[in-house]
Amino acid sequence: KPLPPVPIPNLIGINGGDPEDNDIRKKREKIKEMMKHAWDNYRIYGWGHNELRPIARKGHSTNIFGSSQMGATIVDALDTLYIMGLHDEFRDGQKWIEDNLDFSVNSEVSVFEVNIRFIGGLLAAYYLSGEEIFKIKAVQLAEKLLPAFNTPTGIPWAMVNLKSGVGRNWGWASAGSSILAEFGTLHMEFVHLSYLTGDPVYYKKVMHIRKLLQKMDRPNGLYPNYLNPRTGRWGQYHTSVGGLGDSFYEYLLKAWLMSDKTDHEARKMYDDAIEAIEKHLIKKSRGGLTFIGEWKNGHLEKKMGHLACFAGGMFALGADGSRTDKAGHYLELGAEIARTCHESYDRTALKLGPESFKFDGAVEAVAVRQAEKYYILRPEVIETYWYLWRFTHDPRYRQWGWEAALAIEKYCRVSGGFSGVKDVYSSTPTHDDVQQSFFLAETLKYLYLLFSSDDLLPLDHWVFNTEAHPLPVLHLANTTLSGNPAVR
Ligand code: DMJ
Repeated sequence: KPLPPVPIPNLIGINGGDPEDNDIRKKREKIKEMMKHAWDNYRIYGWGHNELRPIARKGHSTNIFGSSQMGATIVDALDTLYIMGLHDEFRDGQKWIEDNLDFSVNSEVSVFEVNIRFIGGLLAAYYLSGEEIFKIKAVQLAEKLLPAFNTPTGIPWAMVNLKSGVGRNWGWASAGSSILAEFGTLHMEFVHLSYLTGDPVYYKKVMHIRKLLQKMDRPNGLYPNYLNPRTGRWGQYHTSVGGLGDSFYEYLLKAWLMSDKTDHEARKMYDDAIEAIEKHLIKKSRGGLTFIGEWKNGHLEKKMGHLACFAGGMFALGADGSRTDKAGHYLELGAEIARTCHESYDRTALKLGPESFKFDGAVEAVAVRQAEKYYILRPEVIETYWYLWRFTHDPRYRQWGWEAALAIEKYCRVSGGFSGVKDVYSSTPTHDDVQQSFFLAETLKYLYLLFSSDDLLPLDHWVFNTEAHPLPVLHLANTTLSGNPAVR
C-alpha cells in the first residue's frame, strides 16, 4: 500500500568521495575491485541464497536468517554497491528484491539480525536511491517483526516466526533471557520506520524498552547482557562491550546523533553507561595496551573480543558532546583502543585479528584457545580505523586499514569469493568457506570510505547503523513520532 509522503531529509554526500591523491585513489579502486569479486561470485554461485560458500561455490545460510532464502547478501550489499558507483549491480539486486523478496514465509528469524541487515539495508537503499520499493519492503518486514514484542514486559523475543508471529528466545541465553545487544539495537531503524510511515507503533515499541531499562537497578552502573522478557529481571550479571552488549551502547549514542542531537535522554544514558564501563571494564595491560575486559560474576575477565574493537570508533564518535567537555579524553581513548586492536592483528602470522584475545601475564593481545583464533571477515577493527581517520586524519589509520585489506586479499580471497580463516596464527590458512554478508555491507564499505574523501557520507548528516547502513539525521523539531496526528 502507498505510504504517506514525508519530507525526505537533506541527503548530502551520497556520491563522490574521489580522493585527490593518486596512491589513495588506486587503493580505493582496489577495494572496489574486491567488492566486485565478492558480489560477482555471489551472483553466479549463491544468487538468492543468504550467503555464499566461495570454495564449494554454492549458497550458504545460518539459523539467524531462518529456513528461507531471503537474499541476505543482496540486501546487505546494496548501499555499498551504490556508493561505489556499481549501478548495474545495484539494479540487479533491486530487481531480485522486487521479484523475490517475500516475508510471508514459515520461517523463524532473528529479530536483531533481520532488523540490522534487512530493515537497515532496505532503508539505506531507499534513502540513497529514492526507490520506493525498498521503503515498502522495509515496512512489510517490520510489520512481521512486531509480534515479537508480545511478551509480558514488551522486551521482544530474540526470534520470531514470520508467518505465525510466535516468538521465543535462544536456548543458550541465561534463564530464558533476551539479549541486551539484540533488543537494544532496534532504535535507529524503528524511529525511521515511524518517521516514514507516520505510524507511531515502531517508535512506541523502542521507547518502551528504553523506559523499562531506565527504571532498572544497574549493578555498579553496568547493564547486564541478559534480561528475562517474562519477569523483567536481569539474568546473569555479565557485562560486555563486545558480543551480547556492544551495539546497545552504540545505539544510545546514535539515537542522539540521529535526532540532530535533540534526544538528550539517550545521550545521558550513553554518558552514564560509558562512565561505568570506563571505571570497571577498561584497563591498561603491563605492556601499556588499553583494553576492554568483560565483567563476569563479580570479576573482570581480561579478554577482549574482536567485536569490542568497534568501541574505538564509538568513543571517537561520542567525543563531541561528551559531559564536562571530555572530548579530548574520549578521542584519545578511541585511539588507544584502535592501537590495541591493531596490535591484535599485528601479532598474528596472517596480520588478521583473532575472534578474541587475552591480557594475561606475558600474553598480550593474543588468542590463547584454539577456538578463538579464527577471523570471519569481521569489520570492527577497520570500522574503528575509519572513524579515527575521519576525526584525526592521522595517516596511520589508512596505513593500518591498507595492511588489513592486503591481508584479506592474500589469505581470504579465493577464486570463488572471500572466505574466513580458521587460525590467524598459522601461516598456511585453512578456510571456513563462508563469505559473510557483513563483509560486503561493512568491511568493504568501511575500507572504501577510509580511502575516500570526507565529503562522501559526512558524519554530521549520516549515522551508520550497526551493520554500516547509513541513515540520514532526522530533523524532528516539527514532527512527533509518538502518534499525535495533528502534527504529522
Ligand atoms: C555485524 O552483523 C554487525 O556489525 C553486528 O553489530 C555485530 N556483528 C556483525 C559483524 O561482526
